[in-house]
Amino acid sequence: MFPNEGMEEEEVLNELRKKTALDLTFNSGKILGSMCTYPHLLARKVLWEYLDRNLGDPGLHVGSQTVEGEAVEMLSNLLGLDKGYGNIVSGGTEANILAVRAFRNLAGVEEPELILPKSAHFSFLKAGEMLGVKLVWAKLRKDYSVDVRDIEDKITGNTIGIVGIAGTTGLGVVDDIPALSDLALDYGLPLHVDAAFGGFVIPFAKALGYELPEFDFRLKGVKSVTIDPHKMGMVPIPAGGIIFREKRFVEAISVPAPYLAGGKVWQATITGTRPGANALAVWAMMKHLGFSGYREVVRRTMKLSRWFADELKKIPDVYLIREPVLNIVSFGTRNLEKVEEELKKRGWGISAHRGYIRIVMMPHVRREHLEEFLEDLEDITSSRL
Ligand code: 0PR
Repeated sequence: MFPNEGMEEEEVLNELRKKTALDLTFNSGKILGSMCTYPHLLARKVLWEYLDRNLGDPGLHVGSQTVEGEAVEMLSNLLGLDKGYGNIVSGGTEANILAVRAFRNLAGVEEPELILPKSAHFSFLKAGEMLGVKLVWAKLRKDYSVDVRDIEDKITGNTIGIVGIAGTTGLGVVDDIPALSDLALDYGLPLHVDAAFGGFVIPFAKALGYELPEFDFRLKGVKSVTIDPHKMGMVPIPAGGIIFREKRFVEAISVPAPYLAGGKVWQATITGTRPGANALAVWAMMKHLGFSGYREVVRRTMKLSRWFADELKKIPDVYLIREPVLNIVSFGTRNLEKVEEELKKRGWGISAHRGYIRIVMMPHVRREHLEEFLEDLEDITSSRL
């Protein structure tokens, strides 16, 4: 009910505290299945200071717009491009929708089709439905990466583009993006890489010596990349990133907003009014941590993933779905649903996919949390369910 009279601030806050007491918090150590994390303190400070900035009206907040541009430039550089075009958006969903929208608008075919791996995130279901694009699903190989030959078989005159994934949602698998890039070039199709998760992992993991394929603009067929600062970038929600190789992709999705403070401006995002503070926080985190800072975060989370995977193998009845590629470890077990239910009863914030449980080694996850989890898992799987 809409309150007639207002409440005291302290009372309001207390009521909120009570209502959110059931929420799991990242610093409790119980959240093991999320791709988000406790935001870095600097990012929190930036949000507090710039909460009023609106990138939907950049004429008012000219400085913030410049900062967003610099954040896009830094992300482009990280992804192997001197100058990229795009925006800090609300997340991977918006970024993926924008890429599909650009491909569709540029293709100009009547019955547009997008070819994407079976492992693609459900955000593409939204994109397909909203944009009237038919989704053509490509098979996965035994190692859960997309079958490039199956993609080739599915190309038709209606194909508007191809999607590859660098860090799948369920298993953290990186598709053979170099082969997809070659294929895209051969057929004159644009390739979109969904690196919502992997974008803030793979460049650093490669620098640490992990063997991973190229996945970004260093490959000529790659025309757009989704990279989310609100996942491994440690920026508060909402902060996604969409980067295009060429300006024409952004132009293809821009609409005029003629009456704003900056005169006639063009908007290429889905949201109109949108948080400047989060874009500033993306900028601030990259400036603050730098490549070496993120590399150290990735070093720790990758090491922890390998240790955790080895520990899982020691538990009878528990098996890895595949060796971890990034900092995601997924496992199966007998009576999975019951095990999942029991783990949740014991307070674990896990995410159960089709046939396995996914643990994401985010920066807030510590070895002691995992040791506790392993004990619970062993206890549950050894009891007769
Ligand atoms: N692309 C990939 C590869 C993703 O994994 C995700 C989200 C997206 C796109 C969409 O990103 P947004 O959710 O930012 O729009 N992957 C996570 C998942 O589905 C999202 C998530 C995050 C779920 C935190 C739970 C959670 O606690 O698992």
